[in-house]
Amino acid sequence: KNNDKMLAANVDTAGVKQYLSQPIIRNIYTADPSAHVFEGKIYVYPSHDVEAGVAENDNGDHFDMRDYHILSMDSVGGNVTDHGVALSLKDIPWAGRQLWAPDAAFKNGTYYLYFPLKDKNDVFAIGVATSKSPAGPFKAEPKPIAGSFSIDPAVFTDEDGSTYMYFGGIWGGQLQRWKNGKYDANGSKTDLQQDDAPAINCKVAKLNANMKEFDGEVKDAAIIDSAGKPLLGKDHDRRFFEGSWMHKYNGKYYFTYSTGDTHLLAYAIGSKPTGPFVYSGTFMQPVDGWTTHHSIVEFKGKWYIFYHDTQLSGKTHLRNVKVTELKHEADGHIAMIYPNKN
Ligand code: FUB
Repeated sequence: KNNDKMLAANVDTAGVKQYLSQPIIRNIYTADPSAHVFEGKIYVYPSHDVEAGVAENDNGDHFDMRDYHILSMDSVGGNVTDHGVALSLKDIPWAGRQLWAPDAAFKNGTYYLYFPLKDKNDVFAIGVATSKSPAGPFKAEPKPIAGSFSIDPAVFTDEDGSTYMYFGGIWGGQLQRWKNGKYDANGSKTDLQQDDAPAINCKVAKLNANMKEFDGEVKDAAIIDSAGKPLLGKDHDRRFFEGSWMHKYNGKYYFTYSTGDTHLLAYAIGSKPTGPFVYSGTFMQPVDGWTTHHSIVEFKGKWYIFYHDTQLSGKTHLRNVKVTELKHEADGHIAMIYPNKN
């Protein structure tokens, strides 16, 4: 196992921070990039960070985003087009506040944008909007997806055409408040607060052919260790926090996610899209900012990771999207990425 290989040599020069890559766009702040190849281009579906003047707290209230802009590029490192407002909070009938990390999918001539949003009771759910163009504009359905909750939808279509949504995030993402299947407004602000109990898992649900409803029940996307045991609540270096993604490589399902308060990106490998997934290591070291949120995409024979840091602003809630190459080792591990040094 060579999980320590550097993808690029970042050299500290006289205390000046060196970055592995630069923001792909600078005219707006963007974060949580979900990248897909549609119509021969890379389309990125990010959050659109703004200065809303909301004080920073562990609940994430300072991430008070109001719309989405979609980005596209013909090549990695080439010009990036900002397609303008694709969906706005004011046009979503059930909206309360906070448009967080979205994702997108394509099926039968329609593009689907999935987005987490707090409803008028301040409870996160996941909405869906449709368009005939990958760049939008998108029109939101009148209600959130029935049975959805929490944040960070990541939508993956398998080779057999089945589509799955992975979703959830603890702390401000509220996943811990659904432990009994119903939202507990007085529940924990962080996690289950049970160090020796299994950690909260990300959720996974199959999507119906109409891409707007869950097909069957919501299940756990369980992460287990190499002995088959669930990761524990106290295992903050390895347990799921938020920001999941799924990619398939050499017939295996790579479930990747953020460890949140320990600031790492980690991966777990399974033989089915619904898991269980065996914890296999970390693959990205901390970025500038509280944490990162990523997606992984194959384009013209190479694999890339889109992620964010706070290089442009130095502020937690004003982030910028970046991209760099991701390498799978011959033994199936993902090579470690060092986003910056110093
Ligand atoms: O952008 C708001 C939240 O911050 C996302 O939903 C999380 O994944 C984290 O990046």
